[in-house]
Amino acid sequence: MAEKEEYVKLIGSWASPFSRRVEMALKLKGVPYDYSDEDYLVTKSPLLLQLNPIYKKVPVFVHKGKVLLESHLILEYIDQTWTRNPILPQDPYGKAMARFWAKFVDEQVTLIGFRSLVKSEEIDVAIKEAQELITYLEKEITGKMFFGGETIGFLDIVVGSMIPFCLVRGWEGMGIDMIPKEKFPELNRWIEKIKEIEIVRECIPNREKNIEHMMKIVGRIKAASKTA
Ligand SMILES: N[C@@H](CCC(=O)N[C@@H](CS)C(=O)NCC(=O)O)C(=O)O
Repeated sequence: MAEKEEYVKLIGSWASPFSRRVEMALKLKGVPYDYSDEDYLVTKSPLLLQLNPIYKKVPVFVHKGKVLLESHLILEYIDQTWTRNPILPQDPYGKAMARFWAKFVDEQVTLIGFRSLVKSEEIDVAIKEAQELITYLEKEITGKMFFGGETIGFLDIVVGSMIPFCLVRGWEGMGIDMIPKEKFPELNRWIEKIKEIEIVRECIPNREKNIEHMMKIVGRIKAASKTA
């Protein structure tokens, strides 16, 4: 019975940075979970639509029959429910700043990053805009092993799932070297460091498949902007 009560289910998608980050946290905490994958570019399962009728997006997280949406909230819930290997800083300021940078990455860097992927004109301006934002992350990681300090934490999981294992794949597909080593040495060092971590490696989408997926998304955004 206890086992059933602890039942954790994740509805995700192999290429979604939002669901891969939830998997990273579950693996880091050693929480067993049931996983079902959505190919949301093709169709959405009745279960996804039933559990997330508002946004109709992955990830959907279920624990003890309770449904939770939005990856940042899911990560915080996981951290507070399974307290081993904490991912959020314990002090209020550190916690608030981790949330601040996570929001910055998911809102600003992702928006401008996608803009640089779909822009056919003034691509140099779009790259410059994205690099200006990435410079803030370069400063933030300088002098630290991980964004979270000595060990991988909430912000590493958010930035890692979104930048090197999602946006970079799109930039690679477009032939853009957005994070060159000479310009962003610290961020590149950090990327190599997180790639060494087993639970991260287990969640990194296959590079070729991921580039193909990102190109499909770019194609969709371009097509939608033409019909708008
Ligand atoms: N703010 C959400 C974003 C979730 C999200 O955008 N998920 C995408 C996959 S990467 C999705 O399900 N998209 C389906 C759609 O847009 O129809 C979170 O942090 O969980």
